[in-house]
Amino acid sequence: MNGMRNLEVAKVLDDLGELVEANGEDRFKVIAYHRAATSIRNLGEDVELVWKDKRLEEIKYVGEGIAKKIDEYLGTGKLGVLETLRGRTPAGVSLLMKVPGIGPRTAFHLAHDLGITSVEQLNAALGSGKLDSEFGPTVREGFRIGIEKLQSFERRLLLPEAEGVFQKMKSYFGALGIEIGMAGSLRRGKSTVGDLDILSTDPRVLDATRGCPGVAQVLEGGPRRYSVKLEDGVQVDVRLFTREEYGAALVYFTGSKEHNITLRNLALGRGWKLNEYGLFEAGGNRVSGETEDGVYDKLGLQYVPPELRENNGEVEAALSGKLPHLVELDDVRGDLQMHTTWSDGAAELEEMARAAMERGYEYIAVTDHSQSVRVANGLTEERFRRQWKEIEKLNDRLAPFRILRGVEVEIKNDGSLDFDGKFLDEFDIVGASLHQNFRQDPETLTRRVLKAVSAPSVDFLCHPTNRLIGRREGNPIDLARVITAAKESGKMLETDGQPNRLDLDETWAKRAAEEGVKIVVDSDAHTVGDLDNISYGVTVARRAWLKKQDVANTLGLKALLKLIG
Ligand code: DGT
Ligand code: CA
Ligand code: CA
Ligand code: ZN
Repeated sequence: MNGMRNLEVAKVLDDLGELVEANGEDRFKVIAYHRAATSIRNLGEDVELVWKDKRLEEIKYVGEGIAKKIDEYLGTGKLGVLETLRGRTPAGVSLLMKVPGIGPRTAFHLAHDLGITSVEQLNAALGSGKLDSEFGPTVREGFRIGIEKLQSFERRLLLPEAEGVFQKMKSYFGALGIEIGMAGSLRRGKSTVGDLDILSTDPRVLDATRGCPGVAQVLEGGPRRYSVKLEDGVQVDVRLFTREEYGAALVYFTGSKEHNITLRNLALGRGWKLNEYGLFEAGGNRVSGETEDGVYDKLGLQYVPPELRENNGEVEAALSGKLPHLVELDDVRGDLQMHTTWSDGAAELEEMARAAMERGYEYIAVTDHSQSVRVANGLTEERFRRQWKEIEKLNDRLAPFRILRGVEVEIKNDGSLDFDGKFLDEFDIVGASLHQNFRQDPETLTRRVLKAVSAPSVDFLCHPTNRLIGRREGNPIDLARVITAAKESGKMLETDGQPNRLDLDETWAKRAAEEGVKIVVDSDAHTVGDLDNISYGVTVARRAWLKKQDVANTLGLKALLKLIG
């Protein structure tokens, strides 16, 4: 069971992360503290006992530095650096930095010089004109947009969180013999989900919803609909339909709204009416409604996979029978980004390899961080050479499974790479990443990335924008130029499957693939469990209209080696 002090220690680390960020220090440290905090919050044992056993460093994401801090805190009840940082950071700085677009320096200025210490105060100051003499109109508009984004971020769930809620409800209803179906943005696989939409044909579903564990508040109740708020603030809409309506209801509530409108207009064009109850002739005669398939079929469309229902050309394509056959999770033959205990991963190389074999993969690339990423325990050339010996031995034992020698090499400030080309060429596969110093102007950042993408040793660009959903916007690089550069130099771009990255997103992955650039869909796993992240990557790929042949790691080992050769 989780110990009494786990939450307390996690909070200390989270606070530290926020203050370090507020002081404009290394973003990697910030991530490292928050990660360790999450890990301790979810730890299956009491952190105090672990501490007494001197096993702190065995905790996932707790390295030597963080272990020392936990040791100090549990030993003395205080953490020196935290106190120091608190002393020199004006109140409100970390709150203001949650606003996308507001960095440490601006937050400091707002709080220290202008006495603005919360997002609400910032909003009020914008409204009253108090900031007009201090910031130009563009900057003030930027603040406004940032505040709006923050507010919408805060209301939305990441995919695995939404899936978790859905699965819990499904098993609760399942135990009562009630079948439910998923609709809404979760079914479409959107990277963030506002609320959950659930459908059923079982009349008991409404009463059962009221009794569902975790329900904090009933927002709306009626004969065919129940809306509740769960304790963690998530809203769930449950709707009841008859069997003959169910398919039409599924179409309607899966959305998107824009997709629905296009379908409805199509129906109107044929003199029919389409709504959540069915497809009807002018006289009211039901043409279809029991199944989704039937509805699309009667409208003269191919079945449209939920991930494509964004009114992005899918209806036209389905009308002319030209929907792509989308890539599927089963098409994936290997995973091309993951980390091990050699850098900041929590599992040993062999554990990762065996877990990948169990998933039926033919290969993985182990892509630990390069030397300059010290907080992630990046590897020097010498340590990589030692890792390669381990890889060689494992490859002998595990053949025909194959571990590729990979690296996530850091893109330095000037766009050069953390290792020279000669050494990089000794890897099987090289992914380049920009994690540091991304507060340069857009043109400088773009050139930095272009230079890295075009470097002969590089095979693919990792998480191209470096966004963290809900925490920070992606780097403002010119992705159109990056795609062109990738195309010209025969490089690939990544869709990183970590649910808070999903970077490239569907819009840009689609554009890249249309230009003929191959996409690597990978997990960026730091634990064995994280290998499952690949499914979120595949969801984005499907939302990007990608076919199997657009995704590099659907290739078998031989073909892949030829591609990256
Ligand atoms: P979310 O919850 O913000 O992540 O996004 P959705 O897509 O789940 O949206 P939600 O929960 O407001 O509604 C679920 C679906 O119901 C939506 O995807 C399409 C359908 N829908 C909702 N409102 C309308 C509407 O005014 N017109 C039409 N045609 N469909 C609607
Ligand atoms: Ca929804
Ligand atoms: Ca809803
Ligand atoms: Zn990375």
